[in-house]
Amino acid sequence: STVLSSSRGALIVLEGCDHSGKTTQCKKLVSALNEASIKAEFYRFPGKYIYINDLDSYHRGTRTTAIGEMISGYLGRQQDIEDHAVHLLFSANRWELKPKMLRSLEDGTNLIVDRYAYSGVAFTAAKEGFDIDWCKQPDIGLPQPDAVFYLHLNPEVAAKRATFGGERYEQTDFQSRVSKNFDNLQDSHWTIVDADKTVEELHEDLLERVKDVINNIGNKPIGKLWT
Ligand code: FDM
Ligand code: MG
Repeated sequence: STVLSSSRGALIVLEGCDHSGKTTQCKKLVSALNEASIKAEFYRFPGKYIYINDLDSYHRGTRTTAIGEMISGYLGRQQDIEDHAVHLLFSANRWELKPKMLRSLEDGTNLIVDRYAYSGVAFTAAKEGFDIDWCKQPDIGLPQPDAVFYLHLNPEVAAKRATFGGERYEQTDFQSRVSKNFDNLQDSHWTIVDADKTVEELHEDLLERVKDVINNIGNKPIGKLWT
């Protein structure tokens, strides 16, 4: 037959240490792609926040799923959840959004995702008594990102940007264990990007890389994470 299929969407993840600018950059990427008439949507894990008006207030926004709500209560310290159980909730939150993500990708929409299973593993494995292999298990088989851009900031620069709030995990010693875990999760899909530049410079850099991924995606099958 002579059916011409247009390319699927690309699954692009931004990871990185806190204050590296992931959320800002994800949103700028989606806007820039949409302005160039390239279909793109913003996702973030955990949940999908509703932004009230600006970046400063996003923590007060709600996450849109029941599981996202539970995680939100946990991060805001309104609720304690056992460490293994909350790890599984973060993972369940990705699985519950998987059908929607796949539909968008198959429909040609590119997804720009703020954190993914790598954050899931890096944060839980920074806790006492957890190892990386155990932490990876529940996320095995999720849609494989076509590219992961890891925004790198050296700890001194990150510390200068830091205005750690009261959310769980926002302590420097914990963050440094998280960043070591990220180092162990790097694979062939990762590109480390220097985040120590202005918002605009970093945006231009990322936009070029993201367009490159999108232009080369064709219809290659969507892989399964960690298989
Ligand atoms: N986090 C995020 C986890 O512990 N596990 C996960 O699977 C994910 C996706 O949640 F402290 C943590 C990481 C961070 C918090 O904060 C979410 P942001 O700054 O709103 O992304
Ligand atoms: Mg944060």
